[in-house]
Amino acid sequence: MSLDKDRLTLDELTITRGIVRTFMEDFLDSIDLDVAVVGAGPSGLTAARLLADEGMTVAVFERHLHIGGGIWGGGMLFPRIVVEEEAAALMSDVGIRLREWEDRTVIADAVEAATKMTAAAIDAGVRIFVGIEVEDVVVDDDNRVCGVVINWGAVPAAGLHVDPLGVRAKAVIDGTGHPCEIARVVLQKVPDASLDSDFDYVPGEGSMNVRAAEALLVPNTREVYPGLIVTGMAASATNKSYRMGAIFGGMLLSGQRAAELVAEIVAERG
Ligand code: 48H
Repeated sequence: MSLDKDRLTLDELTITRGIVRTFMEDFLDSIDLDVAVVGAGPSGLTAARLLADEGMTVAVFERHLHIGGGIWGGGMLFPRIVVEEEAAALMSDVGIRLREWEDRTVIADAVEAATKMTAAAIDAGVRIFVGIEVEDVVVDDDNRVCGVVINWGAVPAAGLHVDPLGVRAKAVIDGTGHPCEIARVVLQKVPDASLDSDFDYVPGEGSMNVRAAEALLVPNTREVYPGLIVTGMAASATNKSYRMGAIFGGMLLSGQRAAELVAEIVAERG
């Protein structure tokens, strides 16, 4: 079927109004949140989905136009990810097909994992904003984190000086992966801030030790500063824990742990 020019009633303004108005409605619905998740990697997407399942208002802010963080590249661009069987349900629950593998692991296709994790988060009610970077946090009078400061990801890429906007949230999840950007910004900018970790700075993760890295991910998933929870590689990076390569069970379980911690924080502090 082809579109008949004489029957088409749309004009350019229909498109412009539709895009701007619906985006603004969704954006304005997302400026006073229960939870702001920074980064749409596997840990952030898992945490966001589980929190939305609990009925919380959750938005994910992702700097890039694509979601999924490091999932797509699998291991060394081979698009497969390995997951321990303890975390397999966090994938099969969202319809990702798994192949049995050795040593009590399963294997998923990276494209299927990234897309189905994202789709499930959206279906649970998570708003995902792509092309938006978190450049700072909002703090209250006690210097507790109570929101994020956002700008278009294109702004720093173009070297423009554009002032950002603020979004309120009862809790913020740092799911920014290896750079652990939000915990870093808190340490740099919030007066007298220190992290609840073994370090008073963000050391980054250490060298590869798969079993130790995976085992430490859930214990390292913590509220490192009032209102700020680290998950995924950001949890490893705050503790100079190990790296693990293309095994993702720890990322998913860390996202699940972050969701549990946030649920406790929101219930306790309102
Ligand atoms: C908005 C931001 C900002 C910002 C970053 O790296 P990710 O996939 O994160 P995790 O921790 O969920 O998963 C880590 C995993 O992918 C990985 O790298 C592993 C397992 N490595 C092991 C190893 O040995 O190397 O995703 C983080 C996301 C990305 O999409 C970034 O673009 C985004 O966060 N992001 N978004 N504002 N300031 N900083």
